[in-house]
Amino acid sequence: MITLYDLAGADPDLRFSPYCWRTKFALAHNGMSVDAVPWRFTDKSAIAFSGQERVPVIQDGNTVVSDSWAIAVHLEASAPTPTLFGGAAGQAHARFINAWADSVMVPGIATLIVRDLLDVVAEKDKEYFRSSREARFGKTLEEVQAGREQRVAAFRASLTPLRVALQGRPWLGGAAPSYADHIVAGTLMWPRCTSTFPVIDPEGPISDWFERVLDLYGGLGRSAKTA
Ligand SMILES: N[C@@H](CCC(=O)N[C@@H](CS)C(=O)NCC(=O)O)C(=O)O
Repeated sequence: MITLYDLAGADPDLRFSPYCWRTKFALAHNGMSVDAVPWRFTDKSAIAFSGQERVPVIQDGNTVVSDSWAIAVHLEASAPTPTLFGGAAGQAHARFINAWADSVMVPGIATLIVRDLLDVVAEKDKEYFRSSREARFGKTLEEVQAGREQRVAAFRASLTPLRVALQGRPWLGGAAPSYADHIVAGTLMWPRCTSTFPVIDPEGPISDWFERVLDLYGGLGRSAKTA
């Protein structure tokens, strides 16, 4: 049994971190049972044993791993079948997808939903969430999110590589889902769980693929609590 420290909202069942979702899909892919412990932004002391302040963190026996990419690499080494990456080249390509998701998808989605996030975070996290994010953006959460109806088209256009890659193909991993799928899908679970604002096109290759992902692993994504 692997223990996962998993970001939760005021509702302990609302689990919305894009990075924790990558890890949960990866663990489900390997059929691993997981104890997903709810964690809040200000619960820094609960994960102090990991030597850093962010989730996901896993405890796998005596091994502690933080950072979703490092966790995927750990899982691939400790439970190689079924493979998450499909070999060294697949791992290198997934590394690119990870960098793309972190540098294009996450910042793009943040500007569309960051004020909605404030409504779901735990009461004790609200002040920390607002002040840390406002310091990062240099403006209020309301100002960051303003105008999203007009800006969403540009975000959707930034997903063109994903749309083209999925055109006529079932998975980023090829014939079967791989960690590349988990990275992108985990990132999209974040707005799905926290906001009613539609960040992706309602139709087309990306939404068709995301619907397939939601059904994977016994409907893990589809059954997840939403705000
Ligand atoms: N590169 C890390 C990023 C992890 C991360 O930023 N996690 C967020 C939750 S989505 C966090 O723990 N933030 C703590 C904070 O903002 O204080 C990964 O891939 O796991």
